[in-house]
Amino acid sequence: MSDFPRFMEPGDEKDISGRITPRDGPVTVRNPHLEHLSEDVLYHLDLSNKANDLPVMFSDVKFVCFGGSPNRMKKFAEFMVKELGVKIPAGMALTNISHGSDRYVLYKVASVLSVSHGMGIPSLSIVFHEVLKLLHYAKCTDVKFFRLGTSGGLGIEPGSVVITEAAVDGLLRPYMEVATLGMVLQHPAFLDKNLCEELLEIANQDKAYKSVIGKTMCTYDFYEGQGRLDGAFCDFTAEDKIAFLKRVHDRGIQNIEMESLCFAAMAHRAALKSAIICCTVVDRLKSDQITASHETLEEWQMRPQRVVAKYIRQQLGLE
Ligand code: R2B
Ligand code: URA
Repeated sequence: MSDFPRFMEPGDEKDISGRITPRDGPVTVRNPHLEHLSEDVLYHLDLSNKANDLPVMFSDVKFVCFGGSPNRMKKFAEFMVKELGVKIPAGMALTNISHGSDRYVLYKVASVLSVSHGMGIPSLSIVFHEVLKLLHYAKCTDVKFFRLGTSGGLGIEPGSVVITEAAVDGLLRPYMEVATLGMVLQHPAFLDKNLCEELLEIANQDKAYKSVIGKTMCTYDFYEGQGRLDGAFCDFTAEDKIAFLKRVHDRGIQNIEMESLCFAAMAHRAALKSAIICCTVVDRLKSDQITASHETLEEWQMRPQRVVAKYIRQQLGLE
């Protein structure tokens, strides 16, 4: 793994491989320009640090859980209401705090935020910036981030759970490249090993499915980018596809999805403790199409949710 000295800040703890060690403490942003804003409108969340009392609304947040689909993240919020024994007054419902924006959903259940991020890196990146600023303005401390997702597995039974130890791009490079002011900046995509292992221990308690820690390949496209033969275009053969997927599998890639690189890179840059836990919905060494029934997919998607819920309950002393 290469070192990335230009992204280190004075005082950052680094281990020998050049990683920023994730740490507890205040959620920090590293942008001197923010101080000069008279108001910061978090446009896609329909919140503002002037129009809303963000510390009153959010200062107790300790766990931020992201997932692609708005509906899934609503269900996760409802699940957390039960898991944390939160009382919602009769006649009241959980509110999508960002309902005015129509881009993402944001629910708060006690110290847990449930946020949708849409599909792909650009969509995740926007909401990640705004959630980080939100937590910073709200003066939150000791916050952990999770992505609960779906993915295509490699050589594992669909329905298995993969906890990401490191994210790589479609060229197996462990950093996210961002074109910034005409330059390509590379942001390393490391994750918190300890958190991975804690989640694996919880996941392994459920014997109904297999759980593994592995590398995740993150692509910019679902079809050609993930070596599928069933897109609207395809310029490679079935043999090329299988050779590529086997090669990446041999390099320790357990699953493929579309946000891990950005999630890991942004969390790493913010020195946050974070983890990515995905169910697999297809074995890409066997199939491109996802053919499981709606009910089966729902059950598989609950697996990462149950693991993270249990972790949160443990952290809160509820287990
Ligand atoms: C997993 O599933 C989505 C594509 O179907 C994408 O957001 C991802 O990472
Ligand atoms: N999500 C992906 O990005 N790829 C898959 O194969 C399945 C879900």
